[in-house]
Amino acid sequence: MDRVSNGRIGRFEIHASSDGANRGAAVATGTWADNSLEKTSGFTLVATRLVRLTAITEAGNRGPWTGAAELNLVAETGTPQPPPPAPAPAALTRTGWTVAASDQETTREDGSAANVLDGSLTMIWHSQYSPTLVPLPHSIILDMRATNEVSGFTYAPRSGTSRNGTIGQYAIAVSSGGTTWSAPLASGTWADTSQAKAVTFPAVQARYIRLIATTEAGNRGQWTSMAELNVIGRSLSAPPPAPTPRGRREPGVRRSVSRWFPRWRPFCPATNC
Ligand SMILES: [Ca+2]
Repeated sequence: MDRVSNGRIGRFEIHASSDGANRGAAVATGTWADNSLEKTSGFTLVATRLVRLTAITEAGNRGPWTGAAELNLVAETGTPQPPPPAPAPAALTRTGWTVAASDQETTREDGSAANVLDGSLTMIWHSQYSPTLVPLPHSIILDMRATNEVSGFTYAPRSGTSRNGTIGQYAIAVSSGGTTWSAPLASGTWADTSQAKAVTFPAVQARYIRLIATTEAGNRGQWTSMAELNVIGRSLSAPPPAPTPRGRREPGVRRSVSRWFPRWRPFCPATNC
């Protein structure tokens, strides 16, 4: 018996796997001749971590043996590819976000600030008008709980027959720590309609967004209302878990609210329907 030839691989399969558990179909199969020449098997370029060579037969049918002197992989490095383009700015996911407002109506209706994050156009934030009226301006602050790239926002006014509190003149600012605020990134005056309003501005990195309403679109009163507030941008990291559901005071606002305020059906008083 030619011991030098024993174990030469005849029929073979090659599998590639990124985790060693799932290898899928063979990337190459074949049968090598029974000689001492170096053998090469090419296959379509594949990105992988693990490569498995399986010997199915012994080239000369001399016995149940397999041997190999050297095993090399041929890699194609090619030209480095540029990173994929960043996703286009879009409404950021609001999971875990908290909100605080300068004031809110919680006596005559559930006008809590948390309603701007609940996804409902029916539930709104409404500035306080009972037992005392808090006049304009009113402000609302979103805490995204993480720094994101911010380049705009959308404001959804209240829906229904009443437009009380629909924002007219506004200004938007951002902050990293919630105490020091940027100059207004955008400001203007919205029409007195129930259509959603979108505003864009050059991208900045921030954690807090503050919208200040300085007039009521129809000059009906000293109110501000808002159904939803979304931020346009790109997420730079996943936000941490939502904080313990208890009211907490946000820096720089007159009064803070919890997004877990009890809900009940809105009451529409004669002074504000
Ligand atoms: Ca809402």
